[in-house]
This record gives sequence, C-alpha cells and structure tokens, in this order.
Amino acid sequence: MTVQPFVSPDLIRQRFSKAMSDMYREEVPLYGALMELVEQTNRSVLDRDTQIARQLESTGEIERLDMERHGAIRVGTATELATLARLFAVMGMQPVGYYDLTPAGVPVHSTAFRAVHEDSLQVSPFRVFTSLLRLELIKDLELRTFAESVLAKRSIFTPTALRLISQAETAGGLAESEAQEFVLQALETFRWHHSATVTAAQYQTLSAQHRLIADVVAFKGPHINHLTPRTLDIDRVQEQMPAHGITPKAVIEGPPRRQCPILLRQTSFKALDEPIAFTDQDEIRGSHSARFGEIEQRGAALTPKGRALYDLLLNAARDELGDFPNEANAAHYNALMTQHFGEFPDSVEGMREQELAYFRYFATEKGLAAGGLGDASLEQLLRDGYVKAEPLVYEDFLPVSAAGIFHSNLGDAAQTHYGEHSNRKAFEQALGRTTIDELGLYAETQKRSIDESLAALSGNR
Ligand code: OOG
Ligand code: NI
Repeated sequence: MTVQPFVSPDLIRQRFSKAMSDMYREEVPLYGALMELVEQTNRSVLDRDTQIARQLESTGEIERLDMERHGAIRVGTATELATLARLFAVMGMQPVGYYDLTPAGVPVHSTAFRAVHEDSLQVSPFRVFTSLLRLELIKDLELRTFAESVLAKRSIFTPTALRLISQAETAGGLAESEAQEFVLQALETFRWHHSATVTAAQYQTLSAQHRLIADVVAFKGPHINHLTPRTLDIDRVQEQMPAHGITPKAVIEGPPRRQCPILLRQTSFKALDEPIAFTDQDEIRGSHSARFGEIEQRGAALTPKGRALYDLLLNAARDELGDFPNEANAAHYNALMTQHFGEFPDSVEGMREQELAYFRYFATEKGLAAGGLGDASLEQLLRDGYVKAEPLVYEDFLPVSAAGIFHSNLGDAAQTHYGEHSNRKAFEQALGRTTIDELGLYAETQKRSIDESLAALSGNR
C-alpha cells in the first residue's frame, strides 16, 4: 500500500483563499470591479516608484501582493467559534490577537485567524477577522432567549467538512483528494443565503436591538461580509472609486498618508441591500444589508513603543476633533491627523533608531562578498552596508479602525453604549484556546532574520 503524502496546510489555505475570492466575485460584482482597480493601481505604483518596487522585491512581498486579502465573519455561539478554530487550523491559521469592539458600541469581540510564520505568510497571507456576538449584552431577556434558541438549531458546517476536520486532526493532515474536498466543503460555511431562518417580524425585532444581531442570528451561517485586497496607494484608489461606480466612506481609517507607511490604512464602501425571503414568506420580499467592500494599505508593524505613540497621536487628533470622523468633518479630521502625526518619525532610519517598528534584516551582496564578518555588531554591519533593514509588514488589524468599518456599514444608529468591559478570558474560553500575542510573532520574525543574516555573513569566514 502506498501512503499518500499530506498537502501542506499553507497550500490548502492558498487554495481556499482563491476559492473564496472566486465565490465572492461571483456573488458581489462590485468586488470584481474593486479588484481590477486595485490591480491597475498597484501596477502603476510599481512602474512609477522604483523604491517601493525594490523594497517589495527584497522582502518577497511582491510575490504575495496579488493574492493578498482578508475576509470577515461574525458567529453566534461558542461552539461555532471553537469549530471554526479547528477548521482554520487545517489551513494553518491560528487565532492572533484579541479585539474588543464594545467600547465602540458594537456587541462583539474578535480575533484574526492567520498564518504565524513568515515562510507560511509568504505562501498565503490570507486572514479572517472573526467576531463572536456577545449575547449576554442583550438586556431584553426574552429576545436573548429567542436569539439563543435560533442559534442552537443551526449547524454552520457541512457533515463532510466536520468529518475532514476530525480526520486532519487524528491523521495529522489531509491527502490530495481530501484537501480538494475540504476546500469545497469549508467554502459552504461562508456562502450567502437568500433565505432567512426567522420570520419578517422576528427579523425586525432582532434588527431593532442591533443590526449586527439580526445579521448573525437570522441566517443559516456566517456569510463572508467582505474580502479586502491590499493596495499600494489607498488614497489613489479612494479617489478613483466614484468613477468606477463605488462610493467610499468619508475618511480613511488608520494613520495619515506618509513616506514610510505604518500599520494599516483602510476604507470601505457601503453594504449592499440584498433581497431576502423570510420564513413566513413564500417568495423574496424583504432585504438585508451585510456585505460590503473594503481596501487596505499595509505598512510597518510597530513595537509596543511605536504602538503607544500611534495610539497617543490618534487619540489626540480624535479628541481635538471632538466627534466621530464623518463626511462633514473629514477635511478637518485629515488636517488634524497630519498635524499630530508630524511627531512620528517618517523614515526607516528614524523608526529603527527609536525602536518604533519591527524590521527584517538581510545580508547584502556586499556583505556576503566581504566575508569574515562574524564578530561585527549588527549596528556596525548596517553602517558598512553589509546588512540592510526592511520594515516588517503589519499582518493584523486595529480596533479603532475596525469599529469605524463596522459603523460605516451598520449605520450610525448603532452607537449603543455597553456597560460591560473587555472579556478576553470569556472569548478564549469560547474559542477553546488562548489567542496568540501578535507582538511576540513580530519579535520572533525579526530575531530569526538577524540570526540568519549573521550566520550567512560569518559562514564566509
Ligand atoms: C469586521 C470589521 C473589521 C477590518 O478590516 O478592520 C474589519 C466586520 O464588519 O465583521 O474587517
Ligand atoms: Ni476588513
């Protein structure tokens, strides 16, 4: 008997990400239009700006750019979240980070499932921002019990998906034909359904409490609500969106435009109004809006010190604005952001010297040719051009930005105030494991790149 080799989880994730994108493109035509716009813009940035092209080439990011995207889903129960964690694990995706959205009036807490090692990220950087509804925040007990009973009845995974997850866990992986079947079956969980699981009146009651609650409770599964490609120039795409029939939200979330991009800048366009059949209707008569589009530009991952400075400047700008950024105050907000972020060094050297960002280090050709550099310090090697530093790309999300994205798509009526606070422990209990600290991952990648550079240079001795 020949033993079939396992398909690597990284490859399964790469295939799944592609399958998800194809499905979404078919379901939401505007996503296709957005993808084309992003591709065109990225091409023209690379043609025009040789420095960005060179930098993306040396880090290898150029190879993952076209397939880079994140999606988002929202689930209703602990069991759903825990099983999703197992499903994502088959594709090499781990829960990274904890995001509490309740301070922004959104009754969820979240994590991002993604690959954790730079080599895996290089094969496929696909990430899924995954939120768990906090039903305990619904004060109306009758409504809460109703929501729980609706959720208890649904199963968001196909029987074959569940079987293949268990098999991957016990056998240690999936063989080729199983991996192919797994991708198809896993996709079903994220598909859109035109029929709801509640009556029109029940939908209205859930929606009146919070639109997000209706979005999670009233449907068969956690439909993917957006897929976001990575652009190299978000301002340019934002500017060109209206000409392509897409209306973006008023402000770009995240840091202002800079020479040296940091963290994450994002903008989205409004959810579509989609026809829905409720259970007391024999045809499609209702509608629901959940799915939207988003683009993002990624920059350097920040150290705790850099992140503290980012939060300080963001809060200062927002405090001075005195309101949520919106259409009416967008120009003022942008001016305040630019002004406050003047204090954040905008050069690779500045960010490195002040230890504000994480970097990847590479031995240069000059260094490799020189040889015998085993005893020199990293600083000395950098000064002599034997090693070079490139910013390490941010792979995660930002809670304030995520809240802005949620709000722009739920409508401003959704600004509820929840008394209860962040509850990472409850989230991890539901998840069935702890979430990974993203800062630790960046530090490890940075350390590995230093060790590899030094080893390569001393190997020439
Ligand atoms: C998730 C919103 C957050 C992002 O990119 O920050 C998000 C959601 O609406 O479910 O996707
Ligand atoms: Ni998003």
